[in-house]
Amino acid sequence: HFEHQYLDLLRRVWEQGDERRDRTGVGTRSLFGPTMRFPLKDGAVPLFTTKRVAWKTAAREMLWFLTGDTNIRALVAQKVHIWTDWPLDRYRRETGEDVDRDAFESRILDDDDFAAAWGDLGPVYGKQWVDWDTYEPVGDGLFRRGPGINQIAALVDGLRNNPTSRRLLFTGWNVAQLDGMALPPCHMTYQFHVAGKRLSCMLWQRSCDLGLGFPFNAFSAALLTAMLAQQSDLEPGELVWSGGDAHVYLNHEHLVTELLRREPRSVPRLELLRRPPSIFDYTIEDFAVHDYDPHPHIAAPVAV
Ligand code: UFP
Repeated sequence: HFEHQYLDLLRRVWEQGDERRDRTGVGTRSLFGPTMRFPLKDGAVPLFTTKRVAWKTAAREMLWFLTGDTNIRALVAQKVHIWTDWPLDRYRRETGEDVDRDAFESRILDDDDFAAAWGDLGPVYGKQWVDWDTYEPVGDGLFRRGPGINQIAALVDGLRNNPTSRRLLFTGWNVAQLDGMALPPCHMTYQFHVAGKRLSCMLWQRSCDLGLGFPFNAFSAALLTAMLAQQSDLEPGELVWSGGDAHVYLNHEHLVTELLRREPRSVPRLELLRRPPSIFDYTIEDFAVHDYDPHPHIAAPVAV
């Protein structure tokens, strides 16, 4: 069962990881450079069963990335709260106002100016994926904005027209814009490989919160691979995941202990119910997951 790779890594990091203070102040145990491989044949999807994963939330986030949007407003409108903590933290720090999360989200939804001022995350994933900034010289050492680069559209074009290319990849790691991002990309680079009508994806994730982030990231990458395969008349092949700093937060001990007590259940299947005209036209109704019968959700705090 492929979920054991995840459980084994959790155990290894918890038992052998280097314990250190991290940026968030929470503290982690960390190992460097693990790899996991998840076959995606026949709709198999790394949607883990040892705790319920909110896959629709991950799917909504993926669709939001593909729109190029970087404001949390569209997510909050769909009751997706996974990005709220960063703008909320900034708001509290910069205004000194101790607003609670619900009130903050309500203002994001109700007040255009407030959403524009406080809801934007900077040039995070979506911006880099579909509208990477370019600059053109106009003489005298001056530059003007050029057209943005849509890495996803270019990737689909490559998958269709040049499937043996070794350049089928996109990245969110825009070095020049890291400072403006609420969080520099964690799942930063995706490379693709076509062999015998099968599309495989390798994700390089520089930093991975194994307790909370990874189950989301694995499902999202598999979903994106399925969408790209469909758009390129291919079948999903394999998801190869490579982590840089793979860590468990010290306040996730209960999560690790409980997950390792549980036995994985049968692998769920992902189905795309419709073939939209382009990679940018999927909606949440286009995704179905079958045979998902997970153990109950386990709550754990997110480190901001
Ligand atoms: N993190 C993930 N996956 C994500 C995401 C964040 O695991 O998709 F957006 C975690 C990794 C790390 C923290 O614990 O968020 C980012 O912190 P840093 O930038 O210091 O690596």
